[in-house]
This record gives sequence, C-alpha cells and structure tokens, in this order.
Amino acid sequence: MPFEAGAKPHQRIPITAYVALGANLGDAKNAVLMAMNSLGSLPYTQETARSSLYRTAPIDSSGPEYINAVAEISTCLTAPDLLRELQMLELAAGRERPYRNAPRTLDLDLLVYGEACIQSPLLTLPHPRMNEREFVLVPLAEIAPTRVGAQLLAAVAGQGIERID
Ligand code: PH2
Ligand code: MG
Ligand code: MG
Repeated sequence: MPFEAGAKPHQRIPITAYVALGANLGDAKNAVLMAMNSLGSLPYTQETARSSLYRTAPIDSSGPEYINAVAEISTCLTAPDLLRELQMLELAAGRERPYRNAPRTLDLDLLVYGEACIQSPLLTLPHPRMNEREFVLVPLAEIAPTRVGAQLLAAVAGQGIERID
C-alpha cells in the first residue's frame, strides 16, 4: 500500500528529488564531490544524475568564490527525513551557522521533491529562491534541461558562473 500514511520507506514509490550543493570554505571542491557520493549512500536512496562542478561568485554572501553543483536522486525517504539526512551530512562536513549566508564548508539545499509543494517552518518546496540563482539553475539545467526554461536562465545570466570540469 504505497500511499498509506505509515508506509515504511521500502513500501513507498521512489520520488525524484534535486539537491543543490555548495561550499566556499576549506577544500570546497572535495567537500562537494564527497557529498555527491554520500547522497547516493543515503538509506533508500540512489543518485541518478550529477552536474559538473561550477565555480561561482558569492551571491548575498561574503568570502571566497563557491563551488556549486546539483544532484538528482531517487529516494523513498520522506521530504522531512531527507532534509534531516542532508543536515547530518552538513554537520559531518563541519558546517557552522554563525550568521545568515555565512561562508560554509558544505551547504545541501533540497530544491525539488517530486511534485511536492510544502510551506512549513521546517521546509519550503520547491526551494523559494532557486529561480533567482544562476548557481542553481545552470547546473540544474545541465541534468534536467526540461525543468529550466530559457527565460529562467536568461533572468539570472551574468551572476558569475564557470564550469570547472
Ligand atoms: N549560497 C548561499 C548564498 N550565496 N552564492 C553562491 N555563489 N553559491 C552558493 O551556494 C550560495 C551563494 C546561501 O545558501
Ligand atoms: Mg543555500
Ligand atoms: Mg542551506
């Protein structure tokens, strides 16, 4: 019974979700690559696509340039459980939150979880600022071109992004 509220993870239908990865402290490239590998090792989860890595200018944020990427996963975790797993990966990478948009060793943002539209104190889906950010839309367009129209891309062009592999 896949839609039963109390269904266990292996009884649910897998959901396609997109996760934005970013880092601009320490070995940012390594942190993003390791995190991509970790996503595929989460319980009841497979990594199904990963974008190239991108070097990007900080937006509304201080510190060095960022490394950004986007991964596509297929998961039987619920959105809140997936969010908790992402936060644990951030903590394991030494993430601290001294102030909003502070430089960080690893940031994992849940962009899209299937068709879910959620507005709760814990989680807003789709991610409320994803369409304002070239560092999200360009890597997302690379792995899911039908999800990112030319108009969306044009609206964020010029924020500063360079593919690095
Ligand atoms: N993340 C932010 C704020 N600004 N800028 C870039 N280039 N990349 C990011 O990942 C990023 C940012 C908040 O999470
Ligand atoms: Mg973020
Ligand atoms: Mg975040």
